[in-house]
Amino acid sequence: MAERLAVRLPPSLIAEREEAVAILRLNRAHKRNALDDETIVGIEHFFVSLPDSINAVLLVGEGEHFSAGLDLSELKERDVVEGIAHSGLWHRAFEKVQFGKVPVVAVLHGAVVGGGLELAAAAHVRVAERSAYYALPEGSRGIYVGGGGSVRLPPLIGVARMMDMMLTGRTYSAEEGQAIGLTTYLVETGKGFAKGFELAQRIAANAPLTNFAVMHALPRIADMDPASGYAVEALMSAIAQADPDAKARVKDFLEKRAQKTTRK
Ligand code: 1HE
Repeated sequence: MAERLAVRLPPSLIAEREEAVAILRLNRAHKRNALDDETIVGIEHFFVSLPDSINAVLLVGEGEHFSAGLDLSELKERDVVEGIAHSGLWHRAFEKVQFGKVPVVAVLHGAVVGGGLELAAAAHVRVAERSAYYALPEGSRGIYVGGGGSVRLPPLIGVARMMDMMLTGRTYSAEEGQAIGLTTYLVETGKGFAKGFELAQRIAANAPLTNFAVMHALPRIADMDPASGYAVEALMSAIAQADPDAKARVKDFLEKRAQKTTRK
């Protein structure tokens, strides 16, 4: 049974925990989980306040849609300087999602658009329900992505597809999103939470050093020149394997107590 997680959040966010998995719910369904400043600050606060006993996060949206992106009602009065600060607010918050303490699984359904897609891109594993669809309507609203989308989306889907989405307003279905790499799991509508929770529990059971390496070393290595990448990989691999947790897990396998890696 999920229980409330003791962290002060705005009403647009609900935090729960079930064993070592924290569940963060976008809870502004009447505004289609549009992300206002209070929610963005709340997301940052949630990720920096995670207790040490949490080993993975599940991110979900209440209602019919994951998120309609930036709260457009807060946009109208901002000048250039305030706009830069606002984008910085999102960058800081989503940095805490991607490069925080533990891996994040996002469950996507309905509209996953604009800033909602940028938030999803900061997660480590994405599960789509068949109802999900993806768009970057910034072009048609006369604005530009500001929540890190220019950095996080091209490695997932390529610059050309992102340009197309922004210039033409193209929408991708859940099936197309799965095919182009926006998500790595596709499940029936209504089944996303169960799948995401199962994955988060699996991740939570990994050795913490392995999760750290995957979150913090892998994306940095992927951005390095190959020679630097091999050197950092060798160091990370040596550090991980020397951990007593790794030794115990390998011993379990050699003594026939651990699961085999089967096709499933
Ligand atoms: C909103 C927002 C929002 C809904 N900001 N209030 N994002 C967009 O351009 C997407 C805008 N939203 C939509 O296209 C639609 O709302 C949906 C397709 C997602 C859902 O449609 P529907 O028919 O279920 O709901 P609705 O009637 O459009 O919206 C319900 C309410 O939510 C309504 O408010 P109400 O007071 O009239 O009830 C809407 O105004 C409100 N609402 N979406 C504010 N986005 C860091 S930069 C990121 C840049 C971006 O994210 S740009 C993309 C913005």
